[in-house]
Amino acid sequence: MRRMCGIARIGTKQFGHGKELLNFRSLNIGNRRRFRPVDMRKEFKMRLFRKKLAIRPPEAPMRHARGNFAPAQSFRAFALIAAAGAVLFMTGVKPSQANTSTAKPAKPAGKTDAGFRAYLESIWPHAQAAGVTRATFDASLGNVAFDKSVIKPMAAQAEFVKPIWSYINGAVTTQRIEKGREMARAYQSVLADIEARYGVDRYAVLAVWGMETSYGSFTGKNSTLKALASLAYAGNREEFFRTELIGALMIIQQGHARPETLTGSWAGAMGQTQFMPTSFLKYAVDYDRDGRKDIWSNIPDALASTANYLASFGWVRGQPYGFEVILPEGFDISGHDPLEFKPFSYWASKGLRRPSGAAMPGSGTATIILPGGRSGPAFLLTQNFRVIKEYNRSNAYAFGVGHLGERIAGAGPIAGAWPTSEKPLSTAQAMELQRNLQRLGHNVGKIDGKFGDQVTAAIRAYQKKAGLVADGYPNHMVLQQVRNAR
Ligand SMILES: [Ca+2]
Repeated sequence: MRRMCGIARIGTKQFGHGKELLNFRSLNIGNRRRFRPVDMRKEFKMRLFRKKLAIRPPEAPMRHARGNFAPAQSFRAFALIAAAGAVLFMTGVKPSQANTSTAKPAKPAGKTDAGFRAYLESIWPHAQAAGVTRATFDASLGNVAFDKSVIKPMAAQAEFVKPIWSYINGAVTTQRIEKGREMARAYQSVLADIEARYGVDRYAVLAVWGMETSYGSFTGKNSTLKALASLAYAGNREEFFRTELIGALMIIQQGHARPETLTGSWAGAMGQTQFMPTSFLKYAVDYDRDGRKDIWSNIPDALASTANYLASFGWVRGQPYGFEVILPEGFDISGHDPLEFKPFSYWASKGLRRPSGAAMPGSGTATIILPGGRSGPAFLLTQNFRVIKEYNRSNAYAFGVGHLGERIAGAGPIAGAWPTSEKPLSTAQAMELQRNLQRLGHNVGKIDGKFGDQVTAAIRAYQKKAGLVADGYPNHMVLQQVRNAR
């Protein structure tokens, strides 16, 4: 049940966006690829810096397929992960992760067009076993060319962990909030129906759509077949991409798309809300009942598919993802085990209140999380926060969706002040923190300078044992503390 939350910078591309020409950085977040705006000045400086040091960037790991974590599987596991979220909120270029990947650098040398054709033929038995006919197989892959560009040298990881507030500020922009409200009006009746049918908050569905493709603005124009076939052949996760490729063939076999209309990101995520083919096969919905599950150009189909996805992973009807809370003076976070979900009434009785003054929900449970440490804003998070993470395992992403959704619905910005003046840990410092925690007997997984759920839990355990505020937040203070700890 370990998950990877790899986010890798893969390069910089330019995409036309209306009249603007924006620079976007492609990222692997989860098993999908997405884009985020790039600060070109920083980018240029980084490139110069790397060139100067002649750094050969390591290939970043890609994430595992989702789906090994059924919602009913383990409440405990869910609680653990949610609690570990207490910090992890590191994101962006260097995400949280419990990454056990042993990604090796791709070796483009030796990968040839002839080898590609032979590889495709070699997967025919797998496709046939899945129910793909030879006719579909040939029509889909007969003319697919090997795209060598999928084997790009991966860029170096950023030197510093990007803090959660940077991610949220970048993801929940005024433009995205306003466009979300526009979409909420435009698809009001469809969203109301989907909400009633699947029990998933319409604003969460809209927010996923907004986060994934900016409401369909960036769905990706790559041929999914070409991308997946090339990655399966030449990438370092053959089985993963082969499975997705066969999923893509099944989608064509079932008549939902044609080879030429099966498009999406370079890594195979498709359509309005960026489903991977295997997710499509499990969760996509033909909302308008025209016989096709069309997540590419039929927005009601795409929105219903997203709601169905979230519902399938246990979305609790009527519950928010969570919300920000203001802690009472002297509130001792250490006294509250973040692994434990407690009723909202309990939190209210402890003096927690909402910045808006709104009452706590009458029912439901939540954990308390301090994603920026004790000095940052505090949140109560419900199971639905965990469900959003089934879309993308990054805590920051889940906060992005949750917060974007509530903003579309009319909530105000996050009231608490993030510790923005705090300098984030460098990779070397993050590794030092891990090594020290390990020395003290905590399980931190691989020493990789990445803050996964495990590291967060280890920091919390250390803090608790040392009688410190157990917020699990990996900053310079905690590094200093573990250095000196015996
Ligand atoms: Ca349809």
